[in-house]
Amino acid sequence: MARLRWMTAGESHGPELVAIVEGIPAGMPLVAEDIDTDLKRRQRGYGRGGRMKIETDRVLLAAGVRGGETLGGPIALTIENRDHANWAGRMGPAPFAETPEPVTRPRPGHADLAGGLKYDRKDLRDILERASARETAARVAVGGVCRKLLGLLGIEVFAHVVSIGPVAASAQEGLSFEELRARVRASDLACADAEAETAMRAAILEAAHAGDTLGGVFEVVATGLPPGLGSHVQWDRKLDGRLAQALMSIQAIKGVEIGVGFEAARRRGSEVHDAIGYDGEARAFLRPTNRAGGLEGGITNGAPLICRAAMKPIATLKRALPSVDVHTKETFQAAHERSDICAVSAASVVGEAMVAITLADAVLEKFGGDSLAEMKRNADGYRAQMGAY
Ligand code: EPS
Repeated sequence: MARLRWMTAGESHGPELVAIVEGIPAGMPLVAEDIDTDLKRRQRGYGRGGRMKIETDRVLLAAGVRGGETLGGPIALTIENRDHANWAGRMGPAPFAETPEPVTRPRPGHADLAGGLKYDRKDLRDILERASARETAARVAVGGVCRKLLGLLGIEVFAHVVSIGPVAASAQEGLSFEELRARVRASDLACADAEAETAMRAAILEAAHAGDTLGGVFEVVATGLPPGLGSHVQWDRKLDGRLAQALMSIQAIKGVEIGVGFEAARRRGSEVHDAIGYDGEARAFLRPTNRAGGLEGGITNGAPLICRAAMKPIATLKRALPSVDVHTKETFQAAHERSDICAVSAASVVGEAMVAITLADAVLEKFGGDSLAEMKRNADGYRAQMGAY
């Protein structure tokens, strides 16, 4: 059913990350720079660890693009792991000359132990390398391709950080989307509230001094959406469910909300649902409020899409929690490798990508088309149908 198929491969310290995306129509302009700006934004953020000083993520369009335009076939994207050069003898596909020192102390909160048990690996590196959030660079590359397609239909996706640990931003309330986006682009933490950002930095620094980590919440907004993406007719076609799955699948995400989200459960119906009006001149339905976050019955209603995701604090702690060595079964402090203190602003860029991918799939499902011109024609026809409704 999905019109867009995609997959990633790659280990955190392996040679490279790879993604293949299929379903993008032929004739779409695409250059590496379209994707590199997003990759760069994902690497930013106060509280990132030493690894980001090593990597300068750039995409190679290895297949599916010719002369700056897509061909309609699978698009292959690769990103080099520059750090791989420092892992000679410990990572890579060739048999090792000497068995590398295994990771035997699982970190609570990571996939280490559950993955080790499941795949019967006693060197937990075999699990953590793929579970690592380094993989999200490949997702952002796929998201960049999808964002390009959405942009050609006037759909924009952006995210901003609304809280880090106990510090919540509030200055974003009531801002226009243009202003919000401009502030987020200028902020190192992807936060629109400068005062809150200062407090967030202080909280991250304090957590770092304590050998601890911090999570937070980001919000993803999509504007320019036509009504009618997704469907009410079957569980797996509901766009809210698809977005929730997409966001929840990001490493360390523990909760997803759409519109007023969990708050809706505390309010009365009259304070949750959005009244319907009609503008005769524009021949369009109006919604004075958008508590639904742009989705009703699993279908876009023409209002901006608004979803939020909650990220848990990074599980690699300097002041480690107790854990048990999988070889000796002795209690140890869990292994500490170099790590980030807080990566919520990076996760917000990944959230943008996952929402862009989900929306591109819904757009392709609605408008179809093997070429960009055919898809646009279908979208124009649908727009005309809306006007005549
Ligand atoms: C990560 C651990 C750190 C992060 C990494 C995610 O990497 P390393 O173990 O090499 O220090 O820097 O994130 C990235 C490499 C990235 O590109 O975001 C983990 O365990 O999830």
